[in-house]
Amino acid sequence: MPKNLTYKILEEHRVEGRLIAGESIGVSVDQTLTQDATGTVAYLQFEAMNAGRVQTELSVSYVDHNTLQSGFENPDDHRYLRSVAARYGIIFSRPGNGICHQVHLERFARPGKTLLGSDSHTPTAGGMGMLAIGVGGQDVACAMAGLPFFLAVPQVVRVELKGELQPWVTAKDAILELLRRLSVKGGVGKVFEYGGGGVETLSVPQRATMANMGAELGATTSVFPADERTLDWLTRQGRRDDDRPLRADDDAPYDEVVELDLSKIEPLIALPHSPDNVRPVREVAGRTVDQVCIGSCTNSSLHDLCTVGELLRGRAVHPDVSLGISPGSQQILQLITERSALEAMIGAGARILESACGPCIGMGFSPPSGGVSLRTFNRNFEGRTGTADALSHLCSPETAVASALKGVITDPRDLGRPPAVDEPDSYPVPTSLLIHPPADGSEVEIVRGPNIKPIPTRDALPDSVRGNVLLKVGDNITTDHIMPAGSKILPLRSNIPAISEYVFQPVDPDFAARAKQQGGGFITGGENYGQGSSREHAALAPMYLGIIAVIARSFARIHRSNLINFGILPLTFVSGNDYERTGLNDRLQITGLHDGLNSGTISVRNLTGAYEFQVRCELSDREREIARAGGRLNMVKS
Ligand code: MIC
Ligand code: SF4
Repeated sequence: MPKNLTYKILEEHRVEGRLIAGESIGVSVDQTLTQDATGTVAYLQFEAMNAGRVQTELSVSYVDHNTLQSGFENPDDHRYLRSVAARYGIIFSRPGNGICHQVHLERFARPGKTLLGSDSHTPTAGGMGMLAIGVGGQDVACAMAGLPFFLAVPQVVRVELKGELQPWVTAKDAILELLRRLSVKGGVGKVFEYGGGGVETLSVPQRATMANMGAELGATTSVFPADERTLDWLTRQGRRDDDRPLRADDDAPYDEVVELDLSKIEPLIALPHSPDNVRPVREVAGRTVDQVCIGSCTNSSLHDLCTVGELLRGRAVHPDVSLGISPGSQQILQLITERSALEAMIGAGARILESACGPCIGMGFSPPSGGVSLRTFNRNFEGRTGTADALSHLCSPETAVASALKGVITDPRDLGRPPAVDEPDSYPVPTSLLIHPPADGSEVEIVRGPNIKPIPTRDALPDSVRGNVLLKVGDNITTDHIMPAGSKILPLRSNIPAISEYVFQPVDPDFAARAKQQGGGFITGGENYGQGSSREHAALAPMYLGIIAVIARSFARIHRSNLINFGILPLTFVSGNDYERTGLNDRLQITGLHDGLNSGTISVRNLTGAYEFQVRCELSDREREIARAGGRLNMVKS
């Protein structure tokens, strides 16, 4: 029976369950990654499990998000993470070493392996034939303790790539084209597996760009075959032995096939405020630009940054534009320095930022009020830049530089011939910021700063609950709406009582106070509730505020798991009409919750409107156990 690539990797790692779409299976996890903003909570949970040294083949703890040290909080977190890594056998990537996904691709990703990361863009490593999945920190903690990862067997979509990208058109434009067609919820419950003749025309970093932004489709992950180009790239990275050729069998079955002719794509741009609000650049060319940001885990390859350097060489950034460049890793920074691309950037007036997430997560470099920002990043949700009314756009590095030079949105094809960028025979491997753990870390003392507070938990699920609808929201609510990031709030990631004050702040600044005053309640939402990041704080902080359940039309995958893991029920309306008629402040009551969980259908009494409606609670057996225990930490501990 021929198999697709996704099923091959899942089958090799299957420890429980059957490989049938929709059924729950447990797979073994070879590698894990965490980043600092989700990592502290992940490691606090790992510590609470008393599991000893990590059981994975490789686990890496990166510091890349919270690098703006404007007080003791972030450096304390870094110190905590460093001590935990040494104690439990985890590689520690120090601040400045680069963005987790870029560094992981360069140094550790391996075809055919499984990777679990507490960051939604973990699928970047799918560019190298790895099954890499973004999850909440709790799932990563369990994987480090040697427990399998459970997921619903996804549907597999074959993306049949044809042709070759035209000059000035990039992998970023290709994934924006998929977003344009399929939308930010088009990939929920699916893996995007790339194949066809167009694959060999793409380099590993180009494949990584596409796999990275598969997260914006809502996909479980994306995966490319490991072929000659993978071997070539690994060889240049000094990792030839990490290669393993891997591809789908001929005639392998797929749930769906999408064709993408690379030669027909043109430069594209996502307009505010969603990655699927995509238009051809030429349609919006001429609009004034205030700020341009280049970098992030989406577009930090050598090719990306050297192209930027060459386009800036001998030219000047438009006087009305502020251009910021954050190289994704030490390796890239070293190479652009050696090739004097960095000099060209500085000469043109670019501001060089640290190798970190930086502006992508609102850690500095926010645009001015109402400012138009062009970013080579992957998310342009409202307010994510740190400026509430900024107009954030997503595009390729080529479009970004062209626009920075002209001061208006510009199709890069107006710049003449694209520069040629050659690959080095061997990439430099800077190791000064990568710390390997000692063989025995049992004596290492774990250092905790005053901002690091214990993780709150809640009691086991009661049989009846009652509370008001504290907030009613629409479709595609992002985790940036629920638990905003940015330089002021991110330093509170290790302190749940403090960060919960900001829950839903961009949507309703009074939400947290209201939730506290009423001792908790319900949230109602539309489709794709919780899209975006893996941040557990978007479940953990609402749990702390007493949220019992979120009743929505549908949920994004990672957020749905995070809600269950922290004892909040993800319920779905059976009838759309009930979403419409259930209003803010309505008082809801559920009795017989335990029976309802077993049957999958729960009756909710709207005491204000004096009517009853049905909601679905479709949980696997394992999830049901977690829900009953009031969260996964309670269950693991017991
Ligand atoms: C993001 O891009 O939104 C983040 C910040 O990397 C998040 C993780 C977090 O919130 O810490 C993600 O993508 O999961
Ligand atoms: Fe960092 Fe942005 Fe990538 Fe998230 S999307 S990991 S914030 S660079």
